[in-house]
Amino acid sequence: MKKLFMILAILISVFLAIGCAGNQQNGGTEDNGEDGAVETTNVIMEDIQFKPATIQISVGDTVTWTNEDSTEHTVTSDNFDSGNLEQGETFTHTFNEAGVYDYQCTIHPSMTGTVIVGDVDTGTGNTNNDGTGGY
Ligand SMILES: [Cu+2]
Repeated sequence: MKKLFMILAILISVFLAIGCAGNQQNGGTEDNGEDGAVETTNVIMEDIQFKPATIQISVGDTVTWTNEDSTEHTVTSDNFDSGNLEQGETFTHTFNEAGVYDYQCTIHPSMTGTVIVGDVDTGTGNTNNDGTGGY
């Protein structure tokens, strides 16, 4: 019986090792996505945060922000300003020039977001889609 337990223990160890390696690979892929921007044109305001905080869009795309908090927020940058948005209200802005647009809520200065428009080299590895032409 002891030998059987030993064999089981070894088998379990091997499976755990394989499982960990697999998780690390998957985690790495997901990390790359989290480090970069999320491809979407919809941002919500929730829990005093912009979600997702960093988005990637194409030139000419229109981004829609929706306030899902019970408190008022703004979407404010040098290029656009929503004014106060109450719960359920939305703000849209069309980005016709490539670039990186940082914005914030003037009511909550720690509430910040970024819109990356077009193929901009932000130095964070967002250009790793070379050759795919996915955009
Ligand atoms: Cu706010």
